[in-house]
Amino acid sequence: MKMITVYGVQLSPFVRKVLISLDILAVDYTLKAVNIFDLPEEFKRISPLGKVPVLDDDGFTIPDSTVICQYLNEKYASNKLYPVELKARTKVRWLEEYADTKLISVLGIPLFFERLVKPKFLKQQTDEQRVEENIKHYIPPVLDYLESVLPEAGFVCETLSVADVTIGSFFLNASYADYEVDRGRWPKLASYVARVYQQPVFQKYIESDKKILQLS
Ligand SMILES: N[C@@H](CCC(=O)N[C@@H](CS)C(=O)NCC(=O)O)C(=O)O
Repeated sequence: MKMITVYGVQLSPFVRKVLISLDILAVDYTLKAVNIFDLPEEFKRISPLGKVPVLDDDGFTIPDSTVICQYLNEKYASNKLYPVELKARTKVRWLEEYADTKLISVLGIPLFFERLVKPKFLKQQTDEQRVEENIKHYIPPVLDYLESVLPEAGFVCETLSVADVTIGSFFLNASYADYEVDRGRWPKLASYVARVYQQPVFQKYIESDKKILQLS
């Protein structure tokens, strides 16, 4: 039987973005763990940038979460991940790109990595001063932008798209690092993120993330 394999770790927001997208498309997959702190040489052959995720579709390997999601959307011809209408589709692509570039830069290394990965997986101390400075100076303008573009109700488009999956995935990781969107300052964003988490495709990973975090 032809099989989709995703290489990576579920706690990576880029990997989770792909896993949730596969679930939205109702496509079965196998997740193969990769140690991102010590990438095996053979993995670098299928991941020239040395990053996860990589998707293997019956021997055809694709790196990069965005390239993977576009491939899946086209392969399954569903337009569930990216809507058909040009402006809506472009908006989804832009917010996906904004999240992949900007949210990772403020919610990734200076928050999730510092507060969760360092103490839990690397047995290193968190640089809490770095985290606090990031929360004070670098996160707010990003949240201001999202507050200005995200909808009062529903999702970026009519149904859950890659934009929502990507944004939600980064905020989920931030929540694991004890950072929640301040509802008083960013009310639209806070309810949007909560709405995204309530989706069954997110609930599934929230539940299994919990188990991974308890065990580790
Ligand atoms: N643009 C890539 C970014 C992927 C990425 O940065 N993945 C991180 C894990 S969250 C990684 O593999 N880091 C390992 C490294 O940079 O050495 C994508 O969208 O897939």
